[in-house]
Amino acid sequence: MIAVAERINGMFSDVKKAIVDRDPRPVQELARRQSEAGAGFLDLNVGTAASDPVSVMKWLIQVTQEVTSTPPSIDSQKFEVVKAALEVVKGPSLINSCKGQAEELDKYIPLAMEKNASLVCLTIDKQGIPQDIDKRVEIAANIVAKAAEYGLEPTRLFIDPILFPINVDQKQPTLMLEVFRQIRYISDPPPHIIVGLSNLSQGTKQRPLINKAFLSMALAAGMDAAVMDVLDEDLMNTAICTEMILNKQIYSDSFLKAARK
Ligand code: THG
Repeated sequence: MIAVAERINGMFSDVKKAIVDRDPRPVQELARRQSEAGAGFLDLNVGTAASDPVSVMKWLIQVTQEVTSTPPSIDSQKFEVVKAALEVVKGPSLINSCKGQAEELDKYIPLAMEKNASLVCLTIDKQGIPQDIDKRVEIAANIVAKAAEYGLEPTRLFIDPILFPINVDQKQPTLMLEVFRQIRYISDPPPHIIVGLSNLSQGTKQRPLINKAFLSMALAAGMDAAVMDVLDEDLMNTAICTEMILNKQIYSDSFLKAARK
């Protein structure tokens, strides 16, 4: 699976402080550790406190690029932040994220194409965030069709059907598993399917356990990427072990070690 490392986010107090002080060290330490732990991308989110999100995002990209070649995931809802950030990105990247309505896709898909970036699209349209299976899959199909129109390959497209906290609506995770299954049939090859895994357990007392249980089920249903806590070694091992059970990694007595190479 593709693990997008969640920890460089201004929502965490240590990162927030580093941003305010413009102290690169805590951010670079997280970039190194998360890359080492197997991150495919480093999610970079300036949080809500930053008064100048454009300059903070550019700074996060620059300081992380100094210590790792793991590509950034530019996590911002603001088009001008994403656009400015891409100016300082040296290699590939992930744009996280774009809403699923046509006007948004018409801005973000050409930008992703031009900048050689991959793109996360949320199943949100003008009516908001759907809570049911059919509407989510319908928006996903519209996104895949738009991407095809522009020539953005499905392998560079990530659909995020939006995972809610378990304590908000306990029916959602089961619905999500069905959404994953159906999105896999939209195109061949299918787009990637991603969620913010830690969303699920927000406000609960069993966060790591809830995240692990769902990760395993979600991978079996076709989800193949997540914004997640890659520093949770058991969580990463759960992903590897699940893929081994799904016959996507060869079994050997040292399969955990082999998968990390
Ligand atoms: N989809 C996509 N991108 C996303 C999300 C998503 N990016 C942001 C978020 N959701 C995923 N990242 C996180 C990061 C942290 C937490 C949850 C999701 C988290 N933070 C602690 C909390 O809120 O309790 C903060 C703890 C602290 O302050 O120390 O859980 O859905 N595409």
